[in-house]
Order: sequence, then C-alpha cells, then structure tokens
Amino acid sequence: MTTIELVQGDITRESVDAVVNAANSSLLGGGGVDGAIHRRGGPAILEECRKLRASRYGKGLPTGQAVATTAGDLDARWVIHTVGPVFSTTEDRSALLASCYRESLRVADELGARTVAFPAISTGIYGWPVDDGARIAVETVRAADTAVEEVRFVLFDEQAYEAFADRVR
Ligand code: AR6
Repeated sequence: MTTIELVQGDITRESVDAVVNAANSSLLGGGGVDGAIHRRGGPAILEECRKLRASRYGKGLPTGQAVATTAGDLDARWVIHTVGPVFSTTEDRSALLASCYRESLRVADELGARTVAFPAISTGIYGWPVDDGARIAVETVRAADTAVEEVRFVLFDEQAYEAFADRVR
C-alpha cells in the first residue's frame, strides 16, 4: 500500500528519495517548479539533462514519459523529470497526465525509491484546471502497482492544496 501525504509548500525543500519535476520536452529547464528545482538543485541536474538530450532523447522527452537524473544539491537522491500535457479544451489529454504519474512511479521503482514527492503536474504554466489535475493525480497513484511507500504531493498554493485534500479525504 502506498500512503498519500499532502504538504503545502516548496517541493525543493522536501527530503525524499525522489522529487518529480514538471519539466518540458527539452529537459533544459524552464519556469515554475522546473526553474525552482534547477535553481536549488544546481548545475549537476542540467548537466545530466544535457547528456540525456545528446543520447536517449535527441528529440526531447515525449509528453507522458519520465526519466531520472541526479538531484544535485537537493535533499533527495534523484529528480524524476516528466512532461505533462498542455491543457486543451478541444482534446482530452487526461491519459497523458495520468501517464506522467504512472511513468514517474515506474522510474521510481526502477531506482528503488521509496518516498516520492510530486508537484501538481500541468496545473501551472500548462493550464490544467487544478481540481481535475488533482483528481487524475490521486486516482492514478491509488491505482498504481508500485513499491513506492509514500507519495507526497507538494502543493505550492492553498488552492492546489485544497483541491488535493478534497480528493484524498
Ligand atoms: N514547489 C511546488 N510546486 C510548485 C513550485 C515549487 N517550488 N513552483 C511552482 N509550483 P508549473 P506545468 C506549482 O508551471 O504546468 C515550466 O516552464 C505550480 O503552482 O511549474 O506542468 C516547464 O519547463 C503548479 O501548481 O508546471 C514547462 O515548460 C504546479 O507546480 C512548463 O512550465 C505546476 O506548475 C510545465 O508547466
């Protein structure tokens, strides 16, 4: 059984085995939580991301997939980068958002991570409504077949925290 914990705050301050990053396909950084992780984690993360671009992901990391790097100076062993879908009103991309959570947990299992912190993927710059993003996140983690013992959703603001709390209760 995986336990779900909710925290309101900055994911870069968490002590866990793996921190999930809501990245973009370039893997070369950006704003939001991605920017915060690279800022606090330092250049070692970007260096590994560059190597991944030069080797396995020449065309970028596809939406819905996940890949791990060092966590650099974060209080974690790994950062798992995943690319959420941009929200669309004309196309249902929920399966891709669910895939981000599932694939991140699969990578966590490969690494042997037992505690994993997730942000609310796609609910910032990518525009996903936070209530629906929370529903997909919680449903997918609950249904996942994983050895991860604790999933900690780290929500930056109160609205996101409340959206997740409504789903976990
Ligand atoms: N800790 C926890 N959550 C955070 C933090 C933080 N330090 N900073 C922001 N959030 P976003 P996306 C929340 O925009 O929507 C980047 O440029 C934020 O409030 O970070 O998946 C990437 O490079 C929101 O609830 O990610 C991509 O280009 C959630 O994290 C693009 O943004 C996700 O917001 C990805 O967009």
